[in-house]
Amino acid sequence: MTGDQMTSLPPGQRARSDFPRFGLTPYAFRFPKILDALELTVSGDAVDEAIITEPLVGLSRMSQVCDFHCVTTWSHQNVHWEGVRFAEFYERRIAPKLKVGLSVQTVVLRGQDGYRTSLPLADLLANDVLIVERLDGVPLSIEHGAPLRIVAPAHYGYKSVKHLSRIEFWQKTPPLKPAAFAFMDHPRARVAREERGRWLPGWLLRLAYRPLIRRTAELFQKAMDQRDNSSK
Ligand SMILES: Nc1nc2c(c(=O)[nH]1)N[C@H]1C(S)=C(S)[C@@H](COP(=O)(O)O)O[C@H]1N2
Ligand SMILES: [Mo]
Repeated sequence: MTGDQMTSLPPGQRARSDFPRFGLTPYAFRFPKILDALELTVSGDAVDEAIITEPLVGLSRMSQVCDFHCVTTWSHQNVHWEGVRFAEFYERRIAPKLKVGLSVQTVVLRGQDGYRTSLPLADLLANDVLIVERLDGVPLSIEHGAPLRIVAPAHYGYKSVKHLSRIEFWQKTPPLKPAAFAFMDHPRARVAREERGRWLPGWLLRLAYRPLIRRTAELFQKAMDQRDNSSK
């Protein structure tokens, strides 16, 4: 067995050697507008709305190598990310702002492209969840989420929001219109439990999603090429 084959993948996943720009097809042609300024807006019922400029400054830089698992069944192994732990960002930048007596249950993550999803706060506080600004030793490219993205390796890729612009902290159930059909956005989407979507079993979604990979990756590449050409 080669080293690659020995690295086992979670149920239903297959290794892919390249790391494609990927997502829900409506987002292929949407790009972040702000690439230079690092800032995040925070809101939700548990904090007053505020803009945090330079949100990672003063926090401990982490370097992490982990596998990236897309719900459509491709996995790209050994991705090298650099950023700060979401947990430290929360403790240092958010906890002091929390409204007295409120406990955050759910966090909504939004990207500059309009993409959004949510995770329980408890999942985001795991040690391996980062707010990332560098990939493979260089600043994030547009393909992979510039200028800031979430990386939550234990969850399917659709929880790792790119072009992160707003984080909402909610005590009550957040008003959130899913970016895709509701069945596609599992509230936790843990890879190890194959929580690919709500209601439908993981094995069924594997079969439904797998045939879409090639065309989706091509569409995301084509959109990126068009953007590059039009900005020349
Ligand atoms: N802002 C934003 N974040 C997103 C998406 C998106 O379309 N827009 N797609 C998600 C999905 S389904 C996947 S698999 C990963 C893909 O990340 P990559 O393009 O760096 O491979 O981003 C996730 N985060
Ligand atoms: Mo995905």
